[in-house]
Amino acid sequence: MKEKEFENIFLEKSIGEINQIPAKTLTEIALSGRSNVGKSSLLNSIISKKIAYTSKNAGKTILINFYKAKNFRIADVPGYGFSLKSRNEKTRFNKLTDEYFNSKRPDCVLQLIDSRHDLHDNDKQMINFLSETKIKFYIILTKVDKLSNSQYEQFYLNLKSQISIISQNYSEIIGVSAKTGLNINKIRSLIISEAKNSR
Ligand SMILES: Nc1nc2c(ncn2[C@@H]2O[C@H](COP(=O)(O)OP(=O)(O)OP(=O)(O)O)[C@@H](O)[C@H]2O)c(=O)[nH]1
Ligand SMILES: [Mg+2]
Repeated sequence: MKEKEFENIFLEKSIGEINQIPAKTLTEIALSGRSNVGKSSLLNSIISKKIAYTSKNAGKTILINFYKAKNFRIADVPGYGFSLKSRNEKTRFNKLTDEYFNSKRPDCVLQLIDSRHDLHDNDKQMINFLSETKIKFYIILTKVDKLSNSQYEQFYLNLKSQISIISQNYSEIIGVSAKTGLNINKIRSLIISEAKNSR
């Protein structure tokens, strides 16, 4: 029963400044990716509840939200590459995201890429960063339901070759859909096994 591990998860803390971060007492899995890529939607699918706020408008999550379960935490980190906020707001959350990843705190990162778009420069920078800092990471292709099987196959192969130029250090590439539930169980399993491995 994979769902059981996610049953009692709750929003423990939302932080706007890095010094408000909860003590690192558990394995931490971070959701990373551009604004609107589907981080909060993925989280809601994993825990089968609408706990994280999602939106059509990019830049919804401007705080780092920590969701706590018995054996792990999931950090929903503000999306990068968002430019609609006021200058100050933008500086603040980019700084927060930077500081969070620079602290090398997450044990594992789910790096989300929208399966309708090519890799952006900031995705490449992020993958490069994860690779260099040796943080364990998975590449998660989101919104797969929007593509036909052959479009997906083409996208997958193209992306794989683009990523291999930057890094060979990723664990796996997994296509998901928060809409149809594709591979959500697989993501649950990997979170549970990461929590076991790094304990
Ligand atoms: N069709 C489809 N739409 C999705 C999927 N996942 C997310 N979306 C849509 O994409 C939009 C953005 O999703 P969010 O989960 O809010 O994205 P986010 O990465 O948390 O965005 P920020 O908080 O702004 O960084 C919403 O309109 C979602 O309904 C999916 O698997 N399939
Ligand atoms: Mg979000």
